[in-house]
Amino acid sequence: MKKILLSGFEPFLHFKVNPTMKIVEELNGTNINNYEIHGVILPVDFEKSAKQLLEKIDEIKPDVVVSLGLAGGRYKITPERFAVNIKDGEPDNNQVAPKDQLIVEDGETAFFPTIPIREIVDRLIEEGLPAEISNTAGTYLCNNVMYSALHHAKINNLSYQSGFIHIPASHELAIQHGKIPSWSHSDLKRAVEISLDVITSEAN
Ligand code: PCA
Repeated sequence: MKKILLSGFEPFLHFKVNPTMKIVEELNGTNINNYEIHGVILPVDFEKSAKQLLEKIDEIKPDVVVSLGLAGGRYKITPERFAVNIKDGEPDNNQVAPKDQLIVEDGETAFFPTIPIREIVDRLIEEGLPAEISNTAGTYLCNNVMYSALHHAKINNLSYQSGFIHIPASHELAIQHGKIPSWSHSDLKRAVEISLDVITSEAN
């Protein structure tokens, strides 16, 4: 059976829950189109998160790597169009806040994802779920893991498809947070399942 490595993140900053965590935990061990889903929850930590994802990739040898992140404040499911070679931003969970640093010295400036982002957006909309391509994954941890997975594939000549999908807050998070738009957990999870269905059907 083929394998999908699906990553989510732990809570960070003022977001006391991370909806990606619950989705990954629930999908871990399930199958989709003959692909087995292997879930991993990454720390929000510039030192550790990409390292842990790459170690999992080397251990599991997946055919597809999809990373999920919370974009608190966004209204739609947003597959990312680029990952850029920059880390810069708010402090991570270890209070590290890099400024203007490269993720990989001498790495490519940017990578396009290798998952079919347009098809994912079209299918989500067809299924009644708001979605659009995002033109920036930011320069925080989400961009960091997206860049790292694409760079890892390139330099090691690995053929897995890889990309990043940002999701809005869950209702659970919005109740605690106060001022962000939110989706139900079941719709968020369905959007992720549909996205994985598109990726794995296209690959077959
Ligand atoms: N979202 C953050 C990091 C962890 C997460 O879920 C981001 O967009 O970079």
